[in-house]
Amino acid sequence: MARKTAFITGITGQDGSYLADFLLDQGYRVCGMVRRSSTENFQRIEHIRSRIELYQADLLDQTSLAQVLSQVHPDEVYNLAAMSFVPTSWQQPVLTAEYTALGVTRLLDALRAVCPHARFYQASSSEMFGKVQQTPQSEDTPFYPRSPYGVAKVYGHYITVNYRESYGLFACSGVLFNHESPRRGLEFVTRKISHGVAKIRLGLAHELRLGNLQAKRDWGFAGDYVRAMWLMLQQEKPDDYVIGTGETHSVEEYVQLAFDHVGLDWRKYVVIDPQFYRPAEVDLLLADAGKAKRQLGWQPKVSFPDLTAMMVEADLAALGGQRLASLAA
Ligand code: NAP
Ligand code: G4F
Repeated sequence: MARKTAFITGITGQDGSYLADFLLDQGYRVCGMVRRSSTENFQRIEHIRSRIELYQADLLDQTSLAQVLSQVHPDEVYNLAAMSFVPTSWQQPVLTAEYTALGVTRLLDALRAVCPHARFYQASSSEMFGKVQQTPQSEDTPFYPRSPYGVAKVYGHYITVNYRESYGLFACSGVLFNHESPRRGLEFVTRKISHGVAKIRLGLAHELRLGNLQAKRDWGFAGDYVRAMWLMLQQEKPDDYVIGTGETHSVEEYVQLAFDHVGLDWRKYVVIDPQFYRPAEVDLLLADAGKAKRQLGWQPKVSFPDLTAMMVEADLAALGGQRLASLAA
């Protein structure tokens, strides 16, 4: 069979880099979209740089999207690019909508014109459930977004459904709950904590400033979640799926596990700082991923404690520290 071509927007991000790793392992030709910058931002894909093709385009520029699709001729398009940090969406609501909402329409329209048979994945989010209307949240749970980011993602979700129903595109939307890894951006809470804990353990910091410790999330490992994205595009029919672990934990639980991992008492180091509170909070997310399990055969492999340990260990190593074993010895 001919080698398939995948095109990934957001390939320089956490998910894009794991998806590129996964698709290379599956034998794909992997092409990624990057936006022009005065300095390259390719740390997460450095290890596969020679095995992938990168093309400059931007979600804000319709012409650039059509051009890149006609150069690449993809079989599968994964739209992972977005302004993905929730607090920034209150500071830049219009730009968030341009990237995270209208960017989806621009890409779908370019795909429809240039490669209508390519399969399309949209990175939707559990943030769309926001002020949750039922628990756990499934494909049937109504949306109630609580941030400009969540509102933009609802638009991206429904335009994907609409292009599928209007034009018969093979377009899927994955409603992914929070997923983390050592490649997570430093401002997201799990990575902020794992990095902060490692710094404190190594004597490089003496406190960690955080916001709402009572918020609960369904956290999984990003490497598991990119497999779900791919599985959605391998089905006979396009559909939408919720992806999560079915467990919820508070930020405080993650803090405790991370500090326990290095043998420290978190209460001595964590400072609550109101600047990290949000204008409107998402209090509780918990996935019912039963449909994905039944129809895709998908299940997460990495547990919450293992994810926490993986992230703390990676930050200890990256910061030049010794492994926990030798620290404890
Ligand atoms: P991430 O690490 O923040 O990566 C975002 C990517 O989007 C980066 O490659 C970024 O490029 C790119 N990008 C942003 N604006 C762009 C533009 N105008 N044109 C082209 N590229 C642009 O996010 P992630 O965690 O990998 O998440 C991937 C996707 O899944 C996002 O759409 C996110 O909203 C969604 N999602 C994430 C989670 C999660 O828990 N991680 C859960 C549900 C949904 P630069 O490197 O140039 O900044
Ligand atoms: O790690 P977070 O910033 O992730 P959030 O807001 O849940 O969004 C992530 O998951 C979404 C899926 O549901 C994605 F769509 C989105 O792109 C992103 O990947 O915050 C998690 C929780 C929040 O309740 C926040 O209030 O942690 C709480 N928190 C407490 N202290 C903090 C902090 N969050 C951050 N970023 N920094 C803190 O100091």
